[in-house]
Amino acid sequence: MESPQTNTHPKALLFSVRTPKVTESEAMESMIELERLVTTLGYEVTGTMSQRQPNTSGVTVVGEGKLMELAQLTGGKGYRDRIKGNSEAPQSPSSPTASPTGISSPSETQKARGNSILSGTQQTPVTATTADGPAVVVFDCDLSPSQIRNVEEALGVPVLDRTGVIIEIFNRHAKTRAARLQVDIARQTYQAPRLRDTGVGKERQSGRGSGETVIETEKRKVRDRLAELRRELEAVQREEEHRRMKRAELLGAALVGYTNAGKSSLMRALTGSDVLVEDKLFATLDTTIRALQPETQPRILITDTVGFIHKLPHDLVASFRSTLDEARGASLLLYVVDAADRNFRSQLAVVREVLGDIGADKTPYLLILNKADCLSEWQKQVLRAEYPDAVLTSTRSPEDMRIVSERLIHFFEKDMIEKEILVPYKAQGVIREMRLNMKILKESFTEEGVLLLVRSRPIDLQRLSKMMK
Ligand SMILES: Nc1nc2c(ncn2[C@@H]2O[C@H](COP(=O)(O)OP(=O)(O)OP(=O)(O)O)[C@@H](O)[C@H]2O)c(=O)[nH]1
Ligand SMILES: [Mg+2]
Repeated sequence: MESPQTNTHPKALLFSVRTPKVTESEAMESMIELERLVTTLGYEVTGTMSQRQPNTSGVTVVGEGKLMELAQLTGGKGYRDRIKGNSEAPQSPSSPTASPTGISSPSETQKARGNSILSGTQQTPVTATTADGPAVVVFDCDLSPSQIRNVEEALGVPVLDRTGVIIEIFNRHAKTRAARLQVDIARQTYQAPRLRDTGVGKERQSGRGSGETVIETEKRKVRDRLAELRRELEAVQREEEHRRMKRAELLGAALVGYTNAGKSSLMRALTGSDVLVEDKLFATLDTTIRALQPETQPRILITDTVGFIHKLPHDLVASFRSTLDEARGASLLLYVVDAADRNFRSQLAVVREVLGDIGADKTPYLLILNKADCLSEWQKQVLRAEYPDAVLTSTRSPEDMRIVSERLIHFFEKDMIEKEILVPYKAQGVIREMRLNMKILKESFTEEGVLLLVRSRPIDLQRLSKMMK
């Protein structure tokens, strides 16, 4: 995302609700990650707060006292009109007229302070908001639509939850048609319960003469739109599946791993492609496929994929499943890990879990402990002992990239066998196919046809013999 203007990033306050289910260090780790997510959205994080609670299901998530404390920072009133019987409150920021996730870009959020995107309490002017106050409060847990609305009413600024932040980042970064459709589905699904929940008290008539209330009309629209998006996505996926099946016969490796681990940097280094590399979370959402360079025979295709994150919203996991299908189709997975991140072990566990979910956990893999240039000699030694089969790399080191390339080539060539094949002159078409997935070592012309000495995977030889029958 483009930053709005230098030094004018709107401010965000992060809030962590500490429940007994989560350890102190897990909560801290999660907050550090939330800060990166929120920064990726273009906000400046000016503070964090936390409170112990038995769970996250309270009407305002946090206690009354804490809410007041927060409200003093945001300039809100610290209590909720609606709960006191104000059923005529205008639509919440999550209303269909606002951004579907209820999230505006920072500049929009600034504009929106005190008007349309803010909820019920905004009818009463905000009393104490200062230019220095947070423009948004972000909770590290998932909040229900009514919780969001209640807290917004008390604080007078938009409130986001972790899922909303992630969906918005995906929304901004998705480019291809498939990725856009997937994000749209996730956004609409995220929005649907919010609509249901905004139906508090007496609902206005939609004015269509059908007796349908505003909320019912909006819900129907969302349902129709979702059905339409799913149909469109299925069509795109059918096309993709067709292309994938064609590629399945080629040698393929997929880069998978936690967001920001360096997958796209590795893709650039291995294939010479110019895929986007950024120090932002979820820079890549669209799958890119390129051949390993210098080109091998047969070619080895490398796929760059969307990154993973802790607590990835289920809707997004589901809608990005097809993107990850590319990973499932690969013969080898390159697990890329940011070894300089002290949480990389838990990040690796998330990657394994998601791959398990999509049925790709049986695929052979090579563990790449990346960003080794940020590690001390001692740290490298410890990692080598802990992961003897892994490769320690820096995508900035051409020598390291050469080693990864060699490991890749070795993986695909180790099971190849040499075989002599006679291709009759009338079956010349198959030679093109052979060049795609076999290494041709020798070629000579005989009376019956072309005699080729090839190195190939047994599976490709079987496929060839079927073609020549
Ligand atoms: N120090 C160091 N930084 C690296 C290395 N590899 C990548 N980076 C940096 O890490 C950041 C993320 O790199 P990307 O290649 O975009 O990571 P990614 O895994 O594709 O991330 P997403 O697409 O967001 O999932 C960028 O700022 C890179 O410059 C490395 O070996 N060493
Ligand atoms: Mg990337």
